[in-house]
Amino acid sequence: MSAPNRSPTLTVARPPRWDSRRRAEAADAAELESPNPEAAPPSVDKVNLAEKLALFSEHWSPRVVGDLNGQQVKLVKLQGPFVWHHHDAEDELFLVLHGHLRMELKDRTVDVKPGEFIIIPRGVEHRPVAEEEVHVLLFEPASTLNTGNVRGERTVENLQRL
Ligand code: NI
Repeated sequence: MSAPNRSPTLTVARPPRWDSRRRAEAADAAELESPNPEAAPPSVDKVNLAEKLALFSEHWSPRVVGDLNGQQVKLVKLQGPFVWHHHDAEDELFLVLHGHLRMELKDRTVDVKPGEFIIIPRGVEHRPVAEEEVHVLLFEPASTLNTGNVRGERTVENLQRL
């Protein structure tokens, strides 16, 4: 019990000289993470799905409503049959919000109802079909193209952000 009982919060430690290079590296890393140091800090707010869904009516054209970790949260309205396709590098999550989604796979069909989701692993051929309008939340890497390996009139390259 010979050590003085000092609170660490009151100790002002000067970094030793050898630390200056390390601090410079840390500054470089911070610059990489935020290229514009004057940019405002990211805003934090909740997202109301019904409000976002009310902003568009187009079918098969996903809107981006969130970004995290290189992935995106998208909303899409589906009606009718889509095209058969697969994604070479991305797994896709379809969470049904409204309506009944029929997910056709090569060997079977899965009916996905509101409150249910289905994950289509990379490489798996699939065709979403909506006999009546279906609203879906998608969660997938930002690089995911809606038509996967098939480019055509249904392909949307640049997604609108809501
Ligand atoms: Ni797909």
